[in-house]
Amino acid sequence: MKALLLIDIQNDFLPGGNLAVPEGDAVIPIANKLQDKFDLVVATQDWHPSGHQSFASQHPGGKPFDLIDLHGLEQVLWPDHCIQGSAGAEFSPGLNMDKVEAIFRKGTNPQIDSYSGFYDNGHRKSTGLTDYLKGRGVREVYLAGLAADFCVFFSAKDALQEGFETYLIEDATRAISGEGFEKAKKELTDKGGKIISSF
Ligand code: VGL
Ligand code: ZN
Repeated sequence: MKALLLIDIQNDFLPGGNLAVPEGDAVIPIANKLQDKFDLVVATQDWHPSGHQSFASQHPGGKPFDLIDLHGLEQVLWPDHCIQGSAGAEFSPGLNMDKVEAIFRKGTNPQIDSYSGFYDNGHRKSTGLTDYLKGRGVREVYLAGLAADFCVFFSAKDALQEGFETYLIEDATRAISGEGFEKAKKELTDKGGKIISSF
């Protein structure tokens, strides 16, 4: 069984959104077209309470993209984004959700960020995604979505660690930082992941 994971294809990560990823909208037609090739399609959704501690707005003097220590973990401070129930947290209206069988929400604990669709950044709490995929007989996980150097990367890393054959579909993702994505790709291939293209 092959599963396609659509990572955080939400309005706030698209042009005009609060944490827009450059060319983020380019992933949508590719994500739509890819779905027919898969036995199972699952989506993740960044879903923060309004006072989330990853937001620069919650730290006096904090600016977006500053690095801080948050309860012992290195944390990038972000603009407020993907607030539960907001328009920015919704999936892009251009994304076909018909084949998506399950949605895993993450980042709901205000005290800890959660880039990966599998675990929070401290690897303390699971979202249940591994058990869900294994329960469905999935052995191969393919990743698309946003952002390549954060949530797609951390999801891919966890997928590898959970024992899935892991493929990152490069043209179906866009990064916040090109340099960050180059490092991420190297780390993934070093760990046995594969970087592929949809065409
Ligand atoms: C993401 C930063 C903060 C992502 C989510 O989806 O890549 N990045 N929250
Ligand atoms: Zn977030």
